[in-house]
Amino acid sequence: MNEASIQRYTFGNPLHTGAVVKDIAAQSGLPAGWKIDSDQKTLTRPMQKETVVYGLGETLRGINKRGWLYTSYNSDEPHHEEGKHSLYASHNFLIFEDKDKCVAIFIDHPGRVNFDIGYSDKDMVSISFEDFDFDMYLIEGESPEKIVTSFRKLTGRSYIPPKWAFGYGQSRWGYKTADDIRTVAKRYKELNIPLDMIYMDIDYMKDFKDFTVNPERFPDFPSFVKEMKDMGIRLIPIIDAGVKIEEGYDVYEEGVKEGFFCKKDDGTNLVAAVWPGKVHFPDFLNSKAREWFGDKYKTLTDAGIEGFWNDMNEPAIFYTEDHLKEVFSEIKEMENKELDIWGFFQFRGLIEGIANNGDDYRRFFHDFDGIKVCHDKVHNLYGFYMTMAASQSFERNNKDKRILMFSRASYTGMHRYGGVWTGDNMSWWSHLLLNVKQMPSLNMTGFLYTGADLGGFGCDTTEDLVMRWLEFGIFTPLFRNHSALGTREQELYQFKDNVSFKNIIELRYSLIPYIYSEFMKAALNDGMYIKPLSFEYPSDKRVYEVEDQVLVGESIMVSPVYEQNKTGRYVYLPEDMKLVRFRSYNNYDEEILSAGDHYVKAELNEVLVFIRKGHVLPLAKPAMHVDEIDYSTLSYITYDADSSSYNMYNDDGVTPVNS
Ligand code: MIG
Repeated sequence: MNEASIQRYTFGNPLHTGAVVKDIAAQSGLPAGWKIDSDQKTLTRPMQKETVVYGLGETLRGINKRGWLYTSYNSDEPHHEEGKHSLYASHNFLIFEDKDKCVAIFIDHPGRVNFDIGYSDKDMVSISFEDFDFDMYLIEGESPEKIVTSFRKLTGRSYIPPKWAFGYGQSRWGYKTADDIRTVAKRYKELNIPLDMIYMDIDYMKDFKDFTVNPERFPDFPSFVKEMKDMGIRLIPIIDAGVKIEEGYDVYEEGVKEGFFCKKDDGTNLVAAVWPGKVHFPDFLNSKAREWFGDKYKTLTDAGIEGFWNDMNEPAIFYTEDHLKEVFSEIKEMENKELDIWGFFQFRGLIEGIANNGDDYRRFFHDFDGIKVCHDKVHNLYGFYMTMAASQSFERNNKDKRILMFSRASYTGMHRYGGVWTGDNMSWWSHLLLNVKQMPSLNMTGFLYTGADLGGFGCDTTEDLVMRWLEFGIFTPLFRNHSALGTREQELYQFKDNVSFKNIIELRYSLIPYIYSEFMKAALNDGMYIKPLSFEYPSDKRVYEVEDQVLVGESIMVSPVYEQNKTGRYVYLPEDMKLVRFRSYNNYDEEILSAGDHYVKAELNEVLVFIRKGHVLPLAKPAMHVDEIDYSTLSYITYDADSSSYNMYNDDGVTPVNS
């Protein structure tokens, strides 16, 4: 069996989510190997002792998903802790690698889905639903990687960003004025640290209104965009899902007039609150609303903007007007009663349960192109359709160039329209390791342009954490340092050892010909850019337990140091490899290490790269910006290979690549 086979089974009356691009006729009968219980609304399948379960894209815990309960229900969850079940994304794709075969499933269902993967019963996977209406795709193949490719043929080719989006980006919530941003650009330049992007968080807007720019803090925005671009820096503004309710604000007024906002059962627009204060949520599931909202991005692309990040699109809700009223009236009732301790907890729970309250998702409806559907039933599509709105407008309005686009919330299928970042992590060493484990899983589900907030978003970071995190981040396509308002500042010039930081960022720029080439090959061939070791070395049972080393492209394995105060780490080599210990792009030592376990030294400023046998790592001279990288002076580090054997993909990095 060479081509993996895909079968579709339909249960109940599923909505068309747009996840899949290939039309496969639904099979009669039941999927082999699965037990279907429509009364309990569950699908179950036994797992062998040896079964490894991959998938679920952006979630918590390990690359092998066994032993936990994961819930697909997009959540504004800033605490990415082991005990949580959901993050911002729903990628209902699981691969089971049994002793003797590989099979995968994709559950196409836009509402809540629970994946109990050996949590209740260690030898069983059980998938449960609130509504038993879904398409189940069963994919069989020779190997997990072949299955991934079939899955991507089913769900469509991954989004391709412009090449400059592989450069380094500095971000922070709290750059309030054009001068704040000029300072960032200037200080990077003074230190000669490469920089391609500065991100603009919600602070740039006027009163947090989408598609506005605060005219006092950013006078003459188009010329500021140009000033930055002349320095080689692109500004990347954020767009939030909620639209401020304010008379005279065009987006609000047009949305009301056209009926483009999400409505309550009584037909009035839902009133929620997020950063702008009270907002309405655009009904991204309505194609007309999508076209309308998408075209609003033009106000910024007309000013010279070439990239965006979509935020708060789970959607995050601080409160809804209706729920808040209910809470106040319950509290008023409580006020006159003697509270016992349980009453007190109940009182406190009322307050704590205001933000992102699940019941709020049952208060509003979509016009899903003619079908009135409660938000709760299609919750996981919201961020996907917001990003589709933007991306399709770029195809209409910016035909001749690629636009950078990534989102916080996502669902399978959104990978055709944009990338994702992994949301509000913390400046914790454990979240550096989580970043390592999330990357291969995201790649399996087609999200290739992805990365974490390097250095950590919440909490105060430390110089060594930023350094170690960047040492992994130089291999992730989205390479952005971002942090939250009120936390310790973490631009690289805030720290003492800016020489080492410069060396690390320069190494990224040296690697860009390789990174871009490998990324593009993965995108164009429906493959993966970052892979678990077990995808390449399936006959080595040891690698199935190695989750802190990953393969990046065809030539290298990386093994970041992810603990504080360590000057090295244990590394497992599935075959002989060439260790390259980089202190900078042109200062490194090389050593052949034999297959097996090694303790490998890596001082704080050192990056470990392992070149696979028969492979080549091309390196460019670093440049200050991606566009300036010189491909005519590449050097190569090889291990038992001829440098000419490397198949380099390159293009102008801007022209959209036709499917
Ligand atoms: O409620 O725009 O994940 O990256 O800096 C927080 C402010 C809203 C959440 C995003 C984060 C961003 C922040 N946003």
